[in-house]
Amino acid sequence: MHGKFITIEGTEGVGKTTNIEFIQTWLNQQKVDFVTTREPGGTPLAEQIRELLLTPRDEKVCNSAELLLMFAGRAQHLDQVIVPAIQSGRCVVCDRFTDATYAYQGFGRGMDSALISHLERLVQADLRPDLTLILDIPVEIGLQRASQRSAPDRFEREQTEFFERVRQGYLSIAANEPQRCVVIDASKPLADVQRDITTALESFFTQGQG
Ligand code: Z5A
Repeated sequence: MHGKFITIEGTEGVGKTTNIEFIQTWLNQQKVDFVTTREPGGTPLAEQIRELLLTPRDEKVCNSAELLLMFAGRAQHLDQVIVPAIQSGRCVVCDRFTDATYAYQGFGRGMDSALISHLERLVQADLRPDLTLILDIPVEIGLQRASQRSAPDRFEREQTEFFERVRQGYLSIAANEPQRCVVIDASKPLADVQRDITTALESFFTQGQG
């Protein structure tokens, strides 16, 4: 029996890290066997690629190099972590996945979605998330929350307009795939956000049993 593949997405400072901890607690209470992981990253090699991608640098990183590095890390992550876990019946909870590529490299950077789709098929074949929680927040609130953390990485140095396009990208993905994607209003107080996440998880796991 294959395990479920759940991804958490959203723009800057939306609260993914905070809410993944909550999801872990919920899954433990339900006695679901799971692994949590993240992208870019998730294996030693993919974490090194993450460093390459996030480190601010003087050299301009061209869009194609950024896109290919995202998928290089993803290929390794799928091979070493995600696919083995799913095949052994474990649930995988992943902080970002390919929707982030459509949102950031596609909508944000303006790269052709057909090219992203081609790489998606090459690297993932038919594998897609079963459930994607998209935490949505007005960009300025997210940037304000994120600014209270460490020094900005290479993505966090982008302009507000970039994150506006990314946000619209996520909302467009959700509109096109309502069966898979649940949009959560993450501007609410944390307790309300986590109540909505619980509702989405309960619905997803109940359907899975039906
Ligand atoms: N990227 C890409 O371009 N293409 C791809 O294919 C992939 C990724 C996979 C790194 O991702 C970058 O990679 C990312 C996109 C790009 N760049 N950006 N931007 P990441 O996921 O590692 O980085 P991140 O977006 O900066 O996520 P984060 O550091 O994990 O932050 P977060 O999870 O969104 O937020 P948080 O740390 O949980 O919360 C932020 C603060 O808000 C914190 O103080 C919380 O206590 C607070 N918070 C959270 N929820 C609430 C509520 N409801 N009310 C009030 N305060 C709250």
